[in-house]
Amino acid sequence: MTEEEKNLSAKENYNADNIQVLEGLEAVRKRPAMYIGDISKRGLHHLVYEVVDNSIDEALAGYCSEIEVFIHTDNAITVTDNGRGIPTGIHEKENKSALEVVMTVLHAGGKFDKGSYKVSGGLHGVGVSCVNALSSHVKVTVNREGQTFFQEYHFGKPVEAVKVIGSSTTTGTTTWFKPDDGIFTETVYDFDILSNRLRELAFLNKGIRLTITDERAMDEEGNLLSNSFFSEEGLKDFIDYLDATREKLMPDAITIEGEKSGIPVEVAMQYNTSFAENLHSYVNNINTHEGGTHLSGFRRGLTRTLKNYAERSGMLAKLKFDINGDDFREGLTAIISVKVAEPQFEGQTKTKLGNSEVMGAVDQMISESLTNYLEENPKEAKTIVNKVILAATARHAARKARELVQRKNVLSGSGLPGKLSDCSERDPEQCEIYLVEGDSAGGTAKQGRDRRFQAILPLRGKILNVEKAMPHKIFESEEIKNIYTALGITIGTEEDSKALNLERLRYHKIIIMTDADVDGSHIATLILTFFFRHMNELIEKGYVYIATPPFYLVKKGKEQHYCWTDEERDALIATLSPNGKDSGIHIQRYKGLGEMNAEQLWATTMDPEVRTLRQVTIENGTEADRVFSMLMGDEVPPRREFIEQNAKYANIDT
Ligand code: 0RA
Repeated sequence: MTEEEKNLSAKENYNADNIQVLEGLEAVRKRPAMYIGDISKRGLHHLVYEVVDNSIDEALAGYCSEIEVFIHTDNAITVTDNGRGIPTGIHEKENKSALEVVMTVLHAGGKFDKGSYKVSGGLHGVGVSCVNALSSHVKVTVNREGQTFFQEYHFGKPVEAVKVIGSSTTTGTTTWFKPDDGIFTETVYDFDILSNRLRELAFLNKGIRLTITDERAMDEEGNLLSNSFFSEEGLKDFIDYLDATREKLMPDAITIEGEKSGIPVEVAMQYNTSFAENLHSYVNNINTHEGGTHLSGFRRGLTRTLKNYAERSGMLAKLKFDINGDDFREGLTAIISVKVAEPQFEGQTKTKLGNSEVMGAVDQMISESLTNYLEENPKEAKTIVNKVILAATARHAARKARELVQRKNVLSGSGLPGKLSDCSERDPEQCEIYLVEGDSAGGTAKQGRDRRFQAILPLRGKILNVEKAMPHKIFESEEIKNIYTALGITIGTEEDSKALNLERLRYHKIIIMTDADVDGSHIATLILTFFFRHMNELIEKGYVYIATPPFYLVKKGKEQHYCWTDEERDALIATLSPNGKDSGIHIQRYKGLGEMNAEQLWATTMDPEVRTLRQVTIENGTEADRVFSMLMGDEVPPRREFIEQNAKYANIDT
């Protein structure tokens, strides 16, 4: 065969044949969670990602530049792209249109052959047929070869064969779907969640325009709510976005892009004046929260390269203590994105890359490129080494402070903080601790609680802003030390300071209770920032909650009701005075916990039978990181804007 013939034959294969028949869609409808994770909010949004990922694949193949998402008024979704269009020719084995096979056969997605591996793909890589299986109604329109093809499906089954419904001068695929409300427990799409994912995809795949329009909502000017994302410089732009409110140390982020052992690797990194390490890693556009071999390769390459350079530069000559791996990552924001043909995902949430060959590839890539960068940019190199020296010095100071704390704890008997009102139960699973703003509210909570299983730890005023403080300050802050000791978490040794020792954790519900005002929400944010940066595992395990005290007490005669929203209050007033003229109604607006007595606090906010606890979850660590650095950073305007937009606070579970 000539080269041209080979290409032709490969193309033919690619078009319609090589799709394997694996499983029917019934399996998906029977056990949806197995395929898309869950059937609540997350799974619902996953459907959109699955469809968008197919268009992203088409863009990565070089044939698509625009992807648009619409949320319709009935929470149906349209995803449209300007790619080549899903092939519509007859698939020989199945004897039906390839389009129908893609839509109705599990795993048939983009795996037309091995040569064209699917680089993006949802977390579970299940393909668009799953979306079809879990939708009450789907319509796909394909423009290609001058024609418009169409097929629709009910509950995954084609209504009729693929048909031509017109002619076309463009190419592309449009998928409209309505999630099956008999399957999903949540059916309302969240514009912000979808926007965040599209923004992330735009940064991870430069040059693609991703647009989302929400037909359910208008902005102030009467236009439909819409966001459009496009990144010219990819990960570099991503870093600038994440670090918008941090003070950067180099004028431009360092970028590394190339391929090693057949693995495409892309990295961008920038140092800033903070002390936090912000590494975000992706495999095939999926955020690997738990890291894995690509991240290890990055760490190794970074440490070795910077260490070599620092030693050769002579700048370490006067340093009286050694430098360790952490020191190279303090104040570092970095994004590592790799594409792996057959990724193995491991870990609790299946977001840890296991492929061992990736480690060396990333390590080598970093070593080579970063060595070059340092040679070519001596000024920036010096800045980095100075930052590393600062980190090592601070770590040294932190160790001294920590040792002091540990010695004191050993001396003081039980080691529990004096301000803690502990519960009598000892089984951590049964136990709760309320972190309460202020001594006076703490006192009320102490009177109101069920002392059998509820402990109270009052915190005085604003706790340390860990986003801005030097690391060793943590061990000097009385409030933070109290949190550590009350929870039973030892402040780790240096090596394992990032991994918490949770065996001795004394409570499995850690509840933040602050006033329902701006100050209170700021304090809750400070506490959450601390948990996010230093006790992330507690959040991951689902142990951290926010209490929701009521906003109003509405009284009429002997009757009294609590209300949590203005709507609830108005509805209640309407039922209490049907004629609208009843003057016997008294409304009390609670500004702080202090305005409630112990019984009221118990009855509204602490009694497990009636209270509402908001569990703190971090689905999108990258966005959470940006939000925390913004909320707790120096710049006031973005913080004000965020707090105004999220006035009732706490939308960190994006
Ligand atoms: C495989 C082959 C070809 C197109 C696609 C996949 C494709 C799939 C999707 C899913 C959403 N949008 C898409 N766009 C394209 C075309 C092969 C050819 O035309 O030669």
